[in-house]
Amino acid sequence: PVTHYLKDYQPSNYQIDSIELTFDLDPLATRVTNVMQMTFSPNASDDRRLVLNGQKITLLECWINGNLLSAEDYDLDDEFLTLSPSLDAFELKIVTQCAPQNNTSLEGLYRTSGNYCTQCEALGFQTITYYLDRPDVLSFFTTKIIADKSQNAVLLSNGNLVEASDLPDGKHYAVWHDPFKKPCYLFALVAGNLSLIQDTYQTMDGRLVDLRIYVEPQNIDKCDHAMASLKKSMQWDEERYGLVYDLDIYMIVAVDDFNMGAMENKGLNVFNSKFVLAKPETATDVDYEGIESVIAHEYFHNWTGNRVTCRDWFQLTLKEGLTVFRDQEFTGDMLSIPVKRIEDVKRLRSNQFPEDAGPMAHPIQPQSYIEMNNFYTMTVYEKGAEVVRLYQTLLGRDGFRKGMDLYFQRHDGQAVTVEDFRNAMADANHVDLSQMQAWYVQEGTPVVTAKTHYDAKLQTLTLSLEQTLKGKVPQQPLMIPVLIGFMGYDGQPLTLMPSVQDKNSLEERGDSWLLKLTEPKQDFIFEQVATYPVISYLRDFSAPIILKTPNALPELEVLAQYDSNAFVRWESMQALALASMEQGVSAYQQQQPLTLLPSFAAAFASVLADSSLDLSLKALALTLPEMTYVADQYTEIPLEAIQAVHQFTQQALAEKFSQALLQTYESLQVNEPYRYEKQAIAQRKLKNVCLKYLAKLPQNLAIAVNQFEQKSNMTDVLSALEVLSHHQTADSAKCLQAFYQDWSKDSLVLDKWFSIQAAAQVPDILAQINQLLQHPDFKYTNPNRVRSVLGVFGRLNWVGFHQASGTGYQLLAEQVIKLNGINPQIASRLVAPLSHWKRYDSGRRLLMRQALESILATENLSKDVYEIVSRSLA
Ligand code: BAL
Ligand code: ZN
Repeated sequence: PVTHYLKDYQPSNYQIDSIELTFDLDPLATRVTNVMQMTFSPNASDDRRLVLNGQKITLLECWINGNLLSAEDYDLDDEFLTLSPSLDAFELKIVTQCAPQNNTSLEGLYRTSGNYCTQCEALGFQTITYYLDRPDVLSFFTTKIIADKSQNAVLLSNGNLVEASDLPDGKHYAVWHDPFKKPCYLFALVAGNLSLIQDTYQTMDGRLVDLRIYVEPQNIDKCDHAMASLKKSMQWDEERYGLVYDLDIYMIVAVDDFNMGAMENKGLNVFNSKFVLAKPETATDVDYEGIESVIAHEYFHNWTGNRVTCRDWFQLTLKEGLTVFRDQEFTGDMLSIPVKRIEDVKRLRSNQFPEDAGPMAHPIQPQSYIEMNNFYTMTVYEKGAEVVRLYQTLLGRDGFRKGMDLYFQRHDGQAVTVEDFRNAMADANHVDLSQMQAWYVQEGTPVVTAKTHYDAKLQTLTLSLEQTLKGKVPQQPLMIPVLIGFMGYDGQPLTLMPSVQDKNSLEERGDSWLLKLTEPKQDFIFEQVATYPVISYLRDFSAPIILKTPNALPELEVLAQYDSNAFVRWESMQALALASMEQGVSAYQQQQPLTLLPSFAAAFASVLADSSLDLSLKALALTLPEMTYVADQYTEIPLEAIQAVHQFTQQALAEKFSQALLQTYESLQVNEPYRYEKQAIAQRKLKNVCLKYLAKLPQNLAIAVNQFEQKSNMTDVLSALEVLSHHQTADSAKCLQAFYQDWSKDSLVLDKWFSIQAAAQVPDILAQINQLLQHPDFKYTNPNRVRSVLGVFGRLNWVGFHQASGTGYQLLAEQVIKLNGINPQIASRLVAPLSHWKRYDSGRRLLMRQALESILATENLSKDVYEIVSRSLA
């Protein structure tokens, strides 16, 4: 397979000024006529050859300026159509054929539930027609769709509808024109029998936008939350960034078969139905929040991605990191800023940190790829968002807004790079941000070590921060903002003054100081420090790093109870829990009895009793770090020990605090209709955290059964079913059966039924997974269903997947091989749990490696799977 490098970037030697597409839709023989107005625009190489991308399509005709070309006039292979035009400007007409019905990769034009839809990002457009499939070729698109009217009453594409009419033979057509130039990855087409809900939004400049959500008819009662989310997003982007929607119509289509979460096609977003459909009986709080944030994310792309797009795919984080940052800020504003921050950090640590420490580690601006689809990663998205957040942390919200304004002023309508974004931030604020470059090109999670020295005589406190730079290439020191605060051991805040107030090295931020670490090692000195203080480090998680602090148990206890910063309070509870579990792991390894660390138990008690604490924060503070996060603390993972200690810790807390947990649980039982609202969400969250502990004691399982049977809302039903699923009792089987009976016709809810069983901590999990795979409702062609079993098993059922026999590994390898032929993108995503084989004990290492090798030995391995597996084995 070919590797593509950023360093090889060259501008295109042709531009496509406009494109007129005509689709004559047919499941097995869709005819696509593509008429492009082309201009030669010499680049450095002065090459006149026109190399068009095209794959998996049949070329029927090719015309230049009305002259039909013959096979001698062009070169054609599996990937390219190469022409040698002699004119500087000409019309190129290409007619091709494809079979959407047979397209199971869900890339390009395909069928879902009998409807047609497209997914073009990153390089799917070239499976629809021959084209310069690269994001820096921007063109005006006009799309005519012709189809059978009874099967396809709705015909949609980007932009505005300009014409529609009936045709003979039961057909009809529609013509759409997009007045904004765009790269082809933003092209979309949808056709089928869909129902819609409609609303309007008045923009801040007074225009009325027609808002439409299209779904399959049976789902029409589940669109209201998505519509409300869209309107909130539109308003938020106006208020926060002055960004206004630009077309007269905004359409969202929900489809069941979709590789990603959603896609920001101009004016016509296509969504995985998981991120559109919700009603209280079918969707959990997590689903509701997911919908709100993904709707926002795709809407925000209209400016950060569509109006200003990427020059090449190595710049993906330019639009994704920035848009994730924007959706994070939006969700924080809608619900709770600290809760959102903590949840994002948890996500980053449990998904991105391992990626950055494993064989697939790459900078947020990858320097090469074999298959671009493999780089839609937690690193590009979530670490990318953290890097964008660094600008806001350094420049403040107003400074960040100035940078955004300049970015749009300079680059609207262009395809640009991460340097352009950084330059806009720097120039708008008259600062030098060139050191930020290193965050884009260096991989790995930076480790910063903090040390303190207190001089009682001089009353000075010296805080030394040192960044460790490890990597394949020589590393440059990063610009790392570390937000800190001080307090006494009594929990009272302390105001300490630095010896030098130099804006380049530190800045006051409310009750905190922002230290700017720019050197490999730097000292920050505070004066007139009467007694040694407790230091609150990395408030708000001000940089995506691993910070090693000298804080020991007494400091962590103070911080967990008193810090003004919600993130650090939560972090300190996590650190105490981790300390408790780490001493448990040592005890387990020495065959000593397991105990709870008293300071952790005390902190747990105090959080549980704290009536002033926000309920969501309380729920987060009472939740143990995941086993995989504990595992990340070890060079070689002591899996059995971690499992035993995690289990013990939950059980011991449940026993020790059973009264208080039960009281809290009962106090949160409210008999009100479901509302997606901050306080109600927090109540359910805390209640279900309590339930999880309570259910560790067999006498409390009846509480879960009762909660399940109440059927108040899906959040409570699913939480109850989840705790029951770990117990192979008659009650548990009965509830699972009842859930299936209730929801077997609702594919999104049925996914939950599959997921819960795939994640269950039960002894015969392999048999259970095999049963799920053979279930009549399991479909290899539906990505959500595949993820609900195989994705969940590999990622979330840590203990079940890593059975010492290696059967979990074998099963996953076999399934990856099977899916490789059906949907390579989905297959390649499933490999990740195997790729961390080097971290496990020698027995598992060997078995995981063998599983990877069995995949690599497969014939016709897709580029997608090949890249991940070969890098994992390297
Ligand atoms: N652009 C791919 C889907 C998303 O990130 O919005
Ligand atoms: Zn995105």
